[in-house]
Amino acid sequence: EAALALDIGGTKILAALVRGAEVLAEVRVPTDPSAGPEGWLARAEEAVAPWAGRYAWTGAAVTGLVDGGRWSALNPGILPIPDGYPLMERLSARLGGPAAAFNDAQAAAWGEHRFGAGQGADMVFLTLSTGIGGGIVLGGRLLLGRGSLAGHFGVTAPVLAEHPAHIEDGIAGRWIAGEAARVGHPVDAEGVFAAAQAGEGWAETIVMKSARRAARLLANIQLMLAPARIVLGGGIGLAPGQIERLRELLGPLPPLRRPCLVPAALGARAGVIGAADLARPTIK
Ligand code: BMX
Repeated sequence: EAALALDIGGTKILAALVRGAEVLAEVRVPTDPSAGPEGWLARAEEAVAPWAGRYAWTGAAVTGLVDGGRWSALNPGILPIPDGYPLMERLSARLGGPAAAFNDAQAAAWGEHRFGAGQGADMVFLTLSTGIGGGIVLGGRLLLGRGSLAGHFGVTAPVLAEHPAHIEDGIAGRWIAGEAARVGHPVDAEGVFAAAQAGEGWAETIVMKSARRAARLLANIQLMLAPARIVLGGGIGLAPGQIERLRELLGPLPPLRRPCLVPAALGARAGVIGAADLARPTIK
């Protein structure tokens, strides 16, 4: 029995037909931040039209806070979602059948715990993407917490700084592309990593700065939750060379405090696979 799964991120939407950990078909479309939720859902609906009749339920993994089926932005700079948008209801109305929705990183954490690099372990999933998302699985349970807020590491603030910026605004994909433009190389984050791999100094400077800050976040997460593993995902987390840079930066920490970093085994599909599985009980 297959599920339709959507992953709506700050940069792209991934739609997939999922059975267990298997992705039977998938399609990617860009997220137009100005289109709004009805626009994003319309784009997804159009992309999945050829799969009509092939799925029994829908699971969505989306950037932003999802609680009780309602969707809001914590950092509108990642995606400007209106407050309390009735996502679960709208998904079910547009796509037919039961639907459930979750935060993207919480869903990906669950996917990696069930089927990927976090099996049998207390784990944190950290996605370095357009922003930075997180999900926590302890004792085999996905921690949602009050208001489903648990794991929102990207919107934590640098505690000693006077300005209230979200830390993701100085680490993740949007920041990397912004820095590149600032130094005269208007390319996306992927382009910056490619340039760094090709040995271009300006690009290496940017990805190292991002890595140094991400390494501090990883070390802080280790102190707060002491997971057996931190599973790294997202386009930046899985970009060529980045996990190696992070491991090297974390190397000097004493073993007790050093995160055990592993790449997401499900790659960019962790969110759709997790969302499909999390949404499943709604049809029982
Ligand atoms: C932001 C926040 C999180 C999300 C994370 C990664 C919003 C809109 N999003 O911290 O909910 O998990 O970004 O999102 O407030 P992504 O789009 O980079 O995958």
